[in-house]
Amino acid sequence: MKNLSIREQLIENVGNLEEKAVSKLVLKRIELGEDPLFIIDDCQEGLSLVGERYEQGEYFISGLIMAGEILRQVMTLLKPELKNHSSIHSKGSVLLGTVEGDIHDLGKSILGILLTCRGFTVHDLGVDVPPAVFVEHVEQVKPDIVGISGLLTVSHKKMKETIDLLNMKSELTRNTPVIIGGGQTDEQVASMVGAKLWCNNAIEGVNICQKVLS
Ligand code: B12
Repeated sequence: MKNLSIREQLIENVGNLEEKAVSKLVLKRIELGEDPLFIIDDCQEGLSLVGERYEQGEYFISGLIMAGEILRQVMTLLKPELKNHSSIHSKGSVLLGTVEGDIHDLGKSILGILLTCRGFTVHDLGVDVPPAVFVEHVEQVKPDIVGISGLLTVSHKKMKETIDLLNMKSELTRNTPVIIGGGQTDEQVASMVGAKLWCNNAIEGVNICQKVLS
């Protein structure tokens, strides 16, 4: 990896599942004073390589598990740095969860960390959350925004079920803004599931939440 920039090296090493090299590079970039949000973005790009290699049959499920562990370690290294970037103003509350049938939680957790750092109160319901549980918690917690995560194509159906139920249950659940996110999310998915707000990048997600409440 002689001629690659430090950024490209990080992306490549995440893609190659080189755990130790990834930690080393992340520490080096922290030392250089880089914005942790850029480091997260590059790791996300590296994970896309893992996803592609999995699709091509080069990696198996163990590769996906390893990728998840690598990102978890990166987040452990970055968490103190993210806290340094945090805001003390309370911005409102967000209820987060990954839909039923989907156990991908890394992206949602990153969003949760960034929202907390920007002064939001985050209620994280975890993964595999049925539509009725989202609804029940919206009624209990009365969040300003509901954030629904899902990375699998089959999760879109559950997103729609969740949003439909929120729209049906009560005035409170109907009027709470919903944002959806996750790697496969785009404009088309958002319109299909009935979400007015969507993104597939946590930084943008935080900006949207800030805009909704301002
Ligand atoms: C790691 C990983 C796993 C790990 C997850 C570990 C964990 N604790 O999360 C494990 C091993 C469990 C796993 C399992 C599976 N996985 Co997987 N996995 C991945 C991988 C490589 C990375 C996912 C990830 O963490 N990305 C990094 C994060 C940071 O990105 P992100 O989630 O998109 O989140 C960002 C944004 O989208 C946004 N965001 C996320 N959520 C939200 C929510 C809101 C409200 C907002 C505003 C923003 C937001 O913020 C984040 C930061 O910017 C992806 C490939 C990829 N490129 O995504 C495949 C991938 C998602 N997996 C896939 C598959 C097929 C599976 C399995 C079905 C494999 C199997 N045969 O068992 C199972 C499904 C298990 C289940 N029921 O959920 C496919 C999905 C294909 C599809 N179209 O449905 C992918 C795309 C791989 C591929 N290319 O084939 N996986």
